[in-house]
Amino acid sequence: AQDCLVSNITVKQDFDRMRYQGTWYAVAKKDPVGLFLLDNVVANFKVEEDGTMTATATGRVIILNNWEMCANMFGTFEDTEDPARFKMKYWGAAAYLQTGYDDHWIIDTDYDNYAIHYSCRELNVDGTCLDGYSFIFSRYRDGLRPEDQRIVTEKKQEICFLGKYRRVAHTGFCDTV
Ligand code: AZE
Repeated sequence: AQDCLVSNITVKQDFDRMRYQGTWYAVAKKDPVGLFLLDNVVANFKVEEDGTMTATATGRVIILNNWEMCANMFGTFEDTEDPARFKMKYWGAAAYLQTGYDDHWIIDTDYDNYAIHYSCRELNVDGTCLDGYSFIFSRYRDGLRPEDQRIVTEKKQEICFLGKYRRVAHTGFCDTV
């Protein structure tokens, strides 16, 4: 999978949305073009009674004229034929936040410790990703266990984002989740 074609990226086999539920702390992120969640990113996934996956997310953002705030975001996930590939419709609690419709792929997870998320927003003509973002999530606020780091590094390489991540700080700025 080192040709970096988005269509060749593999995702978590037999993804189990029930086990994915609950709180995930972003420990690293690869940013897309434009406005994005800066740090203190925490997501909470849920499976509704009808089986639909939904999520809330919070994170520090700076919008408009250097206005710093916590963005409270919501997402609903549309299923595809692959259980680990979703389309995510998302919006903010406040109208001046961002809305969008992105791919939301779960590249890998062990459900209890780590998860690797991937979203490509725009393709190059050759099928590689022109504009995308990714989160490395941990069940623990203080980061990944050493034994998960090897897997995560390998997967970062497979999705061709290795070297493009920044650590996500958790300073308590958005502690409402
Ligand atoms: C994600 C986890 C699942 C729920 C959601 C997520 C993404 C949220 C954004 C938010 C951007 C907000 C901005 C506000 C000014 C993937 C973290 C909704 C992309 C830029």
